[in-house]
Parts: sequence; C-alpha cells; structure tokens
Amino acid sequence: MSTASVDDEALNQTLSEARELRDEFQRFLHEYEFGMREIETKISILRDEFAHHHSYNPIEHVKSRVKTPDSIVEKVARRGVEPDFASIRTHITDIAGVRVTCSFVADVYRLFDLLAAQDDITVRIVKDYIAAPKPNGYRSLHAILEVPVFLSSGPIAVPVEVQFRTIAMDFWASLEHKIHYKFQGQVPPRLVDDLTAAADAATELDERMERLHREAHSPLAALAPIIEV
Ligand code: 0O2
Repeated sequence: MSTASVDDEALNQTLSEARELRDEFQRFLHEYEFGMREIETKISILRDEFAHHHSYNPIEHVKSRVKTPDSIVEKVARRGVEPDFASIRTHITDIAGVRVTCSFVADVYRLFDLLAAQDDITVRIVKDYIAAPKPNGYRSLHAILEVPVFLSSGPIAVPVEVQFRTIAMDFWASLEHKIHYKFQGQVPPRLVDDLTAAADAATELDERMERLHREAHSPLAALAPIIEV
C-alpha cells in the first residue's frame, strides 16, 4: 500500500471517529433538552391551572437553558470529572436548567412542593439558599429534579436543575452576575459590601411585599371600604 493511501485511511478513520463523537454529544445534549421541556411543561400546566382555577398567577417568568458544550467542558475540567459521558451524566447535574421567578417567597416553596410531589419526579438534591443565603447574599431555592423522558429506545431519567426565586432575588442575582463577570471574579471589596447590603434590602423588600399582599387579600381587607364608610 502506498504512503498516500495509508494517510487517507488514517484520516478517514479520524474523521469517522470525530463524527461519531459529535453525534453522540448531540444525542447527549438532546436528552437534557427533552428533560428541560418536560419540566417546562409541568410548570406551564401549573401556571395555567392557577390562573384559571385560583385566579392567581404565582409565576412571574420562566427561563430555561441547556449548558453550552464549552461551559460543560469548563465545568468537567474545574470539577476534575472523568471526561466520558457516563461520568458527566453522574457528576454534572446542571446541564439542563430552568429558572422560575415567582412573586413571593411563599410561592417559591409552594411551586417546589407541587413539582416535588408529582409521581414521576424524583428529588435528587435540594439547596435552600433562601433559608441559608450564600455569604455574598445570594438567595434562591435550587433543586435537582429527575424527570423521565420517553425515547424511542425506552425511558431515561434526566436531571434538571430548577432554580426558584422571587423577582427581588432575581434582580439581585442578575446584577451580581454582571458585576462578577465585569471584574472577572475580582470584585472590589466596596462593591462586595454594597452588594451584600443590597441583598439584605432585597430580603426586606420580599418580606414587605408579601406582608402587603397578605393584608390586601385577607377577609378584613374586603370589608375595609364598608368599615371606612
Ligand atoms: P448558569 O449559567 O447560571 O447556570 P457550581 O455550579 O460548581 O458553581 P454548584 O454547587 O454546583 O456550584 O451549584 P450552586 O452553587 O448550587 O448553583 C450554581 C448556579 O446557581 C449558578 O450557575 C448560578 O446560576 C447560581 N448561583 C449560585 N451562586 C450564585 C451567586 O453567588 N451569584 C449569582 N448571580 N448566581 C449564583 P452557573 O453554573 O454559575 O451558571
């Protein structure tokens, strides 16, 4: 065999392996996208049911994403996870993410409870950064929920990270994220202190808004115009 044809064969082999890896990676990411869609559907059903039957919408907005390949590779390297699909599946549980922004803290827990109680959902991990905020002031309820996805080859269980938070928590986290990104993690101490104080203010705002909401919806509030007259 000539050197050229040996080189061609090696190149073809490499190309075919690269294509196989690409296809496997796409299949891998699709599983997470399907899991994410299952969770989105569950949330949207709850939202519609609340709106139609309780005349109340506890959800302000929902945002979803599947981690980019670059971000998965970065996390695999940072966490020292073996770079094979099985290890990534086991150790990286936030490839699919859904963020649910609620009006009030009570709604955050109510929605989590409603999802967690569904028969086909398995709660794998819960991190309650509302009960125990991070030192920088970050608050949210994080849960890794495993949901079944029915593929042509059979069912698989897909983990989805669901972050539940209020509008105030979301506002704070989004600004903090931008500041963190701008300073590449080296945020000046004065700004860190200001951010922590802003997180306290956000907590207080959540408490006041929820108090107001409760008062406005208490049976006494309905009588107020009559009492005033
Ligand atoms: P993205 O694009 O938002 O998903 P790790 O993921 O390794 O950092 P861990 O323990 O797996 O840490 O997850 P953790 O701390 O429970 O939650 C990670 C995610 O929560 C982050 O995802 C953020 O979305 C959010 N988060 C956690 N802490 C903070 C914080 O201090 N500030 C802000 N703004 N968000 C936070 P990613 O992977 O960073 O990015």
